[in-house]
Amino acid sequence: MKFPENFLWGGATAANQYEGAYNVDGKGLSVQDVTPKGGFGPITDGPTPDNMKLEGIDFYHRYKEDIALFAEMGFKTYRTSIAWTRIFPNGDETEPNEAGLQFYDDLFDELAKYGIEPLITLSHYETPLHLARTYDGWVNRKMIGFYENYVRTVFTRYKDKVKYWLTFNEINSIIHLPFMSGGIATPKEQLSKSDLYQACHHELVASALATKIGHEINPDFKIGCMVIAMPTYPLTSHPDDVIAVMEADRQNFFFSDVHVRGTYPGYMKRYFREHGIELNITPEDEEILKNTVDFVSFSYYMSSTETADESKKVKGAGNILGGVMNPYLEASEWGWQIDPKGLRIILNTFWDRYQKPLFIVENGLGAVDELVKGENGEWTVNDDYRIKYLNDHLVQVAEAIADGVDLMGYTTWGCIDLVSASTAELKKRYGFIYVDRNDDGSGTLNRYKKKSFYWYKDVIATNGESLKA
Ligand code: BGP
Repeated sequence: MKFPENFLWGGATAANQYEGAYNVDGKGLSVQDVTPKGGFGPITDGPTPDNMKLEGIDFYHRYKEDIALFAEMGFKTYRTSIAWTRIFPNGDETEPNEAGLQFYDDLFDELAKYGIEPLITLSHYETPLHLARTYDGWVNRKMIGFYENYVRTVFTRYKDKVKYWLTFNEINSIIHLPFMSGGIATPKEQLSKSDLYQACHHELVASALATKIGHEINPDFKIGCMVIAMPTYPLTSHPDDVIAVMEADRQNFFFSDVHVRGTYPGYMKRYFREHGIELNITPEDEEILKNTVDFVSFSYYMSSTETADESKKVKGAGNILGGVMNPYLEASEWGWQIDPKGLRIILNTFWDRYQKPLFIVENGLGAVDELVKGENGEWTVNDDYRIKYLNDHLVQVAEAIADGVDLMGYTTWGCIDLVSASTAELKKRYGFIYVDRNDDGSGTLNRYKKKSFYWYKDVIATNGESLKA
């Protein structure tokens, strides 16, 4: 198992899924505060007590303790997001909220104490609710200006503390989850394709603008896009199934293609033409899009399978993007099909397509964990299933590196248990660190090290040599 020297091993989280303190120190509401059942669930008028994200795992008050545990595992990097609503509570103010800025200063200082490099997502499903309700989120061109103001503020403030930035989490999810991903208040069924793709365009321009501004503020910044990566397989070798794969892939690759190439691919122009989609793309937008990313980052949880044969379309329970079930793969307790080799495939696909450094910024297994007494009487979780999942994926990562892929690092999703994005449950746990909080709101919030905690510590310490092929 050969991993590059200086490989950025670490873990990933997002503010809205673990910080809690949703109304503390001047924070405004985000779209998350009105989706108590997660991205696929109903939208409420305001925060409701059953929304687990409001309190999260209280990282806001416990970050020192948690970062010490990340440091104990040997993290080189730590991915989290800045909650836009801590900085601009409504999103359209001109002046930022100092208390919010100070929180992230303190957080980055704490990481620096341990030499952990922050990897910061600027917008992780956290659009200010006011922007969703007043402007219909990213459908509105004004969002580019609000986002610009926000990123300029945080780039300037943290220019000496943060080097690695991601512009939008899983930007390609907006097509499937317009409210959570794009802050679009218009219900999905009523949203026209033109408005939806106009919103995509606005995010793409905003992302490129952030890349431009970031490089002006600090030329050493490394700014990446972030997409859901999902290799797609044909259900059969029928050419129509292969075409179905090509078309499904294009809906995903479209976003990274624009980020890397700085221009719209021909296949999307055709798609727009044939679907009566008319976009307002100005000559200035086209200039801004030329500010391409330094690297491509992605989440990977599963592959997908496609077919052109409607009668065979038994839907999978996939992470946001869907697809049909693959008969050769097993699935997690939440129906996500587990496919370590898919990670090697997608790494090679991205590398061949872009020749840009890649970064795996999410990968992991959501599972029900049981807290038990360990050998020395301490509370722990014997999560061999998680160890196996991560080991098998990392073995394929090593294969991809051997194939010649330039990979910057790997951060597991939810390195500490947190609230799920799709279902807002806490019982869907990803962490190396167990958090005593349950979906009924009970629990002490105490932290306990799982078996995987020690396993990952070893992987990092040996730079991957402890993995089992
Ligand atoms: C991705 C999101 C994350 C995260 C992860 C796991 O789509 O970027 O925020 O939550 O999926 O999904 P879930 O929490 O639904 O299990």
